[in-house]
Formats: sequence, structure tokens, C-alpha cells
Amino acid sequence: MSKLLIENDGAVRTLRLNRPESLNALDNELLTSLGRAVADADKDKTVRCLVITGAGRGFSSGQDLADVAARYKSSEPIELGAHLRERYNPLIMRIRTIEKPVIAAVNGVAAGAGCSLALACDLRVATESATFIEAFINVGLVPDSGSTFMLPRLIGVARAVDMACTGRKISAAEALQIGLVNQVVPDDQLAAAVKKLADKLAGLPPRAIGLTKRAINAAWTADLESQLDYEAMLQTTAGQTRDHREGVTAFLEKRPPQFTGE
Ligand code: T3D
Repeated sequence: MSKLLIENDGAVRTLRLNRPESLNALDNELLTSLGRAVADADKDKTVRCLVITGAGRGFSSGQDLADVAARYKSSEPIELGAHLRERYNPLIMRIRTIEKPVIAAVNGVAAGAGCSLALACDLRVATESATFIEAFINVGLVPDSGSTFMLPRLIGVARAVDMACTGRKISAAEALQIGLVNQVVPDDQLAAAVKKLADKLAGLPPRAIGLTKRAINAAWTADLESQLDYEAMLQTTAGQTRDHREGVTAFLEKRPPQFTGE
């Protein structure tokens, strides 16, 4: 059985981490497959929205700790940074830069780099029983895979420090309250809620979605003046698309727009 399941439903592609016996711990094979699958979705024009979720009762428990322990047997010095640069960092960058919306459908625990993976997505929909743990500290590590970047921006510095330094488990209800997730739904309604959101996003003008994502990424490190200028530049691009004209024309003709991505 493949460690990553790829499912298509119209313009929505779901990537399902499939190592349920370890709560979808991330080993090299799974990380490579995930990176490739995001890159493939990027190139595929039929895909307009990407969903990342987990098989079984977990979203992802983060780095496979059995693999970490196996590295202790090597006579080579342990260089966790090299592993991050090779495996995790390109994946996180791909998720942040793919010009399509990426939804984390958080079906259970998201721990360590599994939590970082959920944070890297554009939107998070969680089940009531889902939990979030910056588990790194519990194994003597620092948050990686973008957690130190995303967490303070999403929930503020004080809460980020709390999560990162205590390694405590955050419930879905608390995650919603602090802005870590967009939506919390009953466990048996995750698939339906994510489908509704993904179909909605997939029906919107793809180019404008991609440019919006670019603008929001840029805003995290920009000053107001340069961001205003960047918005104006992106708007010039968006304003030259057929979808822009279609949106305006459909509005004036009082009919639903048909966006084609051109
Ligand atoms: O070089 C590098 O790559 C460095 C990068 C590091 C990035 C990181 O992600 S560091 C953080 C790694 N993750 C963790 O420390 C989390 C470890 N797991 C847990 O703390 C707990 O499992 C959970 C809180 C996530 C869930 O707890 P619970 O009680 O619901 O489940 P469990 O019984 O602990 O786990 C179920 C099974 O999954 C169990 O296997 P078993 O006993 O049934 O055969 C457990 O060993 C396995 N499992 C859970 N997490 C991992 C794992 N196996 C390997 N790696 C894991 N991360």
C-alpha cells in the first residue's frame, strides 16, 4: 500500500498521508512522495484546490522517530539540519508557493513537523477531536519546518512561545479560539465540510487565487509602502485576465460567472 494516497474529485485533489499505524509519521519515502505530489498538482491545470489529510486517527505525528533513532547507530555525526534542508524545507516552500489553495483537513493529532505541515497550508479545517502539539520540545528539539515562522504570525508571539516551549496539547476548540484553525466540525462531518470549502475555492478564478496567495505571502515580510506597490502590480496582472472580465460581465448580467483560469 502506498504511503501517500492521491484522490481526485473534480478539480480537487486530496493527498492522504497513509501510515496510520504511526499516526502518519513522516519518513523519507512519505516526504518525497508528498513533495512530488504537491509539485505535480502545481503543474496540473485540472487541479484547482489541494487538500492534505491523514488516514486513520491522526493527521501526522511529525518526523518518524524510529528513523531518527536509527541514525544514532551511524558512525557519521548527526546533522538534523541537513535532513530538514533536504526533505522538509522544499516541501514547506512548495506548499506556500503553489498558486492554488491548500487546505489541511486535520482529522486527528498534528504533532511536531505534522503540526508545521498543517500550519503551512492556507486553510485549516479540524475535527472536534483534532489536537495540535508543537512536540519538538518534548524530544529536545526546536520547532522546525516553518513552525517558528507561521505560529507567531497566526496566533501571536505569546501564544506561539507557549505552544513551542511547553509542548502542550492544544484542543481543536482552543485552536479555533486563538486563530490556529479556520473551522472546527464534528468528526463525522470533516469530509463534507472540506469538500464544500474545496469546491467553492476550485470554482473561483485560479489566477486571482494564485496572485492573492502571492500577495499574502509577501505581506508577511513587507512594509506597507512596498506592499501597496506589489498589490498594484499584481492587480495589473489580474486585471488583464479573462476571468476578471467574466466576473464583472456576469455581475452586470446578473448570472453566475464561469471562470476558466484564463
Ligand atoms: O532530522 C529531522 O527530521 C528532525 C525533524 C524533526 C521534526 C519533528 O517532527 S520532531 C517531533 C516528532 N514527533 C513527536 O515527537 C511526536 C511523537 N508522538 C507523540 O507524542 C504521540 O504519539 C502523539 C501525541 C502524537 C499521539 O499520542 P497517542 O497516545 O494518541 O498515540 P501513541 O500511542 O503515542 O502512538 C500510536 C502509535 O504511533 C505508536 O506505535 P505503537 O506503539 O502502536 O506501535 C507510536 O509509537 C507511533 N508513533 C507516534 N508518533 C510517532 C510514532 N512512531 C514514529 N514516529 C512518531 N513521530
